[in-house]
Amino acid sequence: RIQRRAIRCRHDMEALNSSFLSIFESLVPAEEEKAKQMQFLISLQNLVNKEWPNAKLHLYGSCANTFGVLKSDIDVCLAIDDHDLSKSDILLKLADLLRSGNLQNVQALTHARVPILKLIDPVTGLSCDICVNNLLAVVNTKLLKDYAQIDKRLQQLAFLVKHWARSRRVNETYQGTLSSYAYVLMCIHFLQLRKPAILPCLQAMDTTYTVTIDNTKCTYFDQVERLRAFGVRNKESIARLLWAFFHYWAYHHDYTNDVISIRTGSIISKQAKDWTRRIGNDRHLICIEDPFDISHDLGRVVDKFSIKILREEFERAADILQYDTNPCVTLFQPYAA
Ligand code: 3AT
Ligand code: MG
Repeated sequence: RIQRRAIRCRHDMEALNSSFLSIFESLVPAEEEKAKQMQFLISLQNLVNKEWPNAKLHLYGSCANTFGVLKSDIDVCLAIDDHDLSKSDILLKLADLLRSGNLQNVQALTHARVPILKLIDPVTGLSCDICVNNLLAVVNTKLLKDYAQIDKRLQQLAFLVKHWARSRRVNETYQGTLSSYAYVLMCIHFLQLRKPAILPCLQAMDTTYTVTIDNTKCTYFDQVERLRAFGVRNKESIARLLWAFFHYWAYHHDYTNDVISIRTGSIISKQAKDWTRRIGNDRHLICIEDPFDISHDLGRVVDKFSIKILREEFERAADILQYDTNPCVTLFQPYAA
């Protein structure tokens, strides 16, 4: 067997680090894109209030959690108190309303697991999904955003991981791979477990924020401006962290027994959660606990085929970061079937 190049030297790592940071910078959306999203939200809000004066629209997902890379979709939640109509009926009524407001390509997917309305923002050309009363997603958006304020390496790592996942086509839940939300939780967990830790566990600290949604009490410490110095004792660079992230998922994670949990800031056991066997379509082959809806495994979409693909991609990424001569290019090479 050909002798492989040894682990990168320090000089090599530094050069690599600045290349990864440039890639990160190139993925950050411009301020104008943000402004256009807000404008779009206001015009939607005006249309909605014609029919429902008390309804509110919330941005959630990557355009509100600071993990939005260039050209992310816009996720909107309609918060509405209408007990006479089902979610599907509300969406159908909303679709009519938006069409009459001259928005095109409005499509109601009322039979999806989470019913949504799909449309295209005529100004940015970005696609937009609207759901009804999915307030847990609004709260987990705030949690992610709060974590991002603590140490900038979270946003950098998550952007690079999301970019990798898109390029390698392992960011497609309908194909059995993971959502962007799941990847961000994996990054947060990973940074909570570095030694010294780069992120704290906000849900294990004193409560400064409480909200109850559908009987789920969500509490955590949200005064994150007081935690800006939390990670400073850890000097790891983004190249080093990216390498360690993929190494963890390629070679160290115990897929048989472990659940990653940002709620506890630790690994917990599948046994304790009763996630040891397949129940219906939930196979629990890679386990990522939702921070608030703790019976929800974000890995449940993964099946016996896609787990193999995922693990091979983690190994590919780890090996590229360790041995490849041009990892900044090779890592993100588009997957070709
Ligand atoms: P993209 O930039 O759009 O890829 P995103 O963070 O917007 O990343 P999604 O569009 O997949 O991610 O999801 C939008 C938000 O919906 C993110 C999170 O607040 C919520 N969400 C997504 N999947 C789940 C889930 N399985 N359980 C709970 N909340 C979820
Ligand atoms: Mg999104």
